[in-house]
Amino acid sequence: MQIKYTLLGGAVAMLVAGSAFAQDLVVKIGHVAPTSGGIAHLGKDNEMGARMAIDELNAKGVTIGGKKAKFELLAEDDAADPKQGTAAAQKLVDAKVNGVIGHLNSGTSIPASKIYSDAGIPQISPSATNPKFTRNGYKTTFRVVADDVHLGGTLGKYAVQQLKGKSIAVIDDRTAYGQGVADEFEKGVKAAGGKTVAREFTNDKATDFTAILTSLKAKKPDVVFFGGMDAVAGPMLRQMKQLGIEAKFVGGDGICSGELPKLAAGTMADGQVVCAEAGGVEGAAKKSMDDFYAAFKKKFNTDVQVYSPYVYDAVNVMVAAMVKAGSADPAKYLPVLAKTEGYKGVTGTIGFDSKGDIKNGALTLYTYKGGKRDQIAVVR
Ligand code: ABU
Repeated sequence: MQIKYTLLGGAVAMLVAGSAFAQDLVVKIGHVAPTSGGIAHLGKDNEMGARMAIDELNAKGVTIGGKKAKFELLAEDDAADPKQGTAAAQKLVDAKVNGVIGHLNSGTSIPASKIYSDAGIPQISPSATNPKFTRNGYKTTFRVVADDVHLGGTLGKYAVQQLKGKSIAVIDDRTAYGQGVADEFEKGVKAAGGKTVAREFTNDKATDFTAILTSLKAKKPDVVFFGGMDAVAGPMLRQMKQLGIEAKFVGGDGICSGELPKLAAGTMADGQVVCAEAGGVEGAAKKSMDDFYAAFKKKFNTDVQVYSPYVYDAVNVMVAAMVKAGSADPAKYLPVLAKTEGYKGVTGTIGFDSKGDIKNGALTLYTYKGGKRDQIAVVR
């Protein structure tokens, strides 16, 4: 902060330039995602979504309860690890953040949600899809994406009805997300009258899948579902190709990134992979998402991976509640946040149900062609 003194009509006036003005309201927004480790590219994508929202809010100027708000982003890395996730959550609580956006993973968001709940701090996850995240009865917990019941169930039916899978194999990474979405996929397959022929598992740091893929190959799968993230799905696709497994490869939002073709080292055939983002827009509303992608590229000189638009919306929904409540005090704006209805974000219209889940959540099904994501359909 720069302070200049000047003579003005005989009196001394103080000019203040730079950061926080004395009567500004400093609003601390915490953000947590894995910005190190195998899915650091996804964590950084999320963090950039938060940075974009904060920069825009500071540039346009927001007044909360009659005071000019100055937003500060407190970004933490949890490395997708549940223990580091709770440590990051406690650090943000100790820093007295006004709200938290995150975490990226279900396995970190779920244990962290108790810490935020105990401290009365609102938490919006832009990407954690395990249903348990919003089913602990915490009033502070929200998410702006559909959950794995919707994701896995829809993909299970798609595998049977559209991909005509007759011999469907399932692999998961034993994380809260991977195992949960794979369970829901299996239920979806059964509900559509299909059957799964194998269930294997790995872990979220594995790189060698020879044993489980060799075992699957004997079952001649025509569809392989993987519950996990792109960093594991990429090498798995490479090894499927090496072993001559030509099956369709289906996964949830965790594999549905711009990075997947690179992680698979160009071994994905056009149309081989089908995945679903846990949100989406169609028709006239698509323009706002397209504009976000373009503005993101311009600002950061990199493409959106998956979740950054949802992070951007989560920050703005939280701030809209503060403005409406006339306060950034969590106890005051939390009830307003919970009643969010009809908020027009870049990812669609946001409103929360009694659990804190997005109402009428959408899914966007994608495949990949020429190394790029190619939209199949938006479904509800
Ligand atoms: N939803 C996929 C990635 C994040 C998670 O739920 O773990």
